Amino acid sequence: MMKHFALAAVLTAGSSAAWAADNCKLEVGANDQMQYDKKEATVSAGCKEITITLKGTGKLDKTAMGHNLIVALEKDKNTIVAEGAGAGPAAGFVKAGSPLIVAATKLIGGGETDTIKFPGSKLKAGEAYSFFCTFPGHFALMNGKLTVTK
Ligand SMILES: [Cu+2]
Repeated sequence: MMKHFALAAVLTAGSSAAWAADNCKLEVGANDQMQYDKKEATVSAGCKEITITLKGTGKLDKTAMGHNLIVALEKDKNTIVAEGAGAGPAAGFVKAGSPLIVAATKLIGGGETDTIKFPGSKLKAGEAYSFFCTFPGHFALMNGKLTVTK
C-alpha cells in the first residue's frame, strides 16, 4: 500500500516536460550478429532536438559488418534500402539527399559511434516510423518500430 502511494507521488511530481525530455534521446547498440539492441523505441515530436546515438558494440570493421541507423516512415523502408544498395559503400549505403529519409547516421564499424541530431518537428506523432540499417542484407533483422508521441 505504501509502495503504491509513493509511486503515485513520484508520477504526480514529475512534470510533463520532464517526461517528454526522456524521449528526446535514444541510444542504440549494433553488434556483430547483425542485431540492434532494441526492437522498439519511442521519441517525441515535441522535442526541440532529438539525439540518436548508434554504437558499434562488435569488433568487425564496417566493410564486413557495417551498420547505420535510418529514421523514416515504415512505408518508405523498402525504397530507402533499395536506394541505399544502389548508392554503395562509399556513400555508406545511403542515397544522399533522399527526401524519404528523416535522419541517418553514417556507416560505422565495431568500436565506432555516430550521433545525429534533428528537430522533433520532422516527425509526426501517431505515424508509423521505423529505424533500420541499410547495409546490404541487414534490414530484415536490423529494424525496429519507432513510436512517435506528441
Ligand atoms: Cu547493419
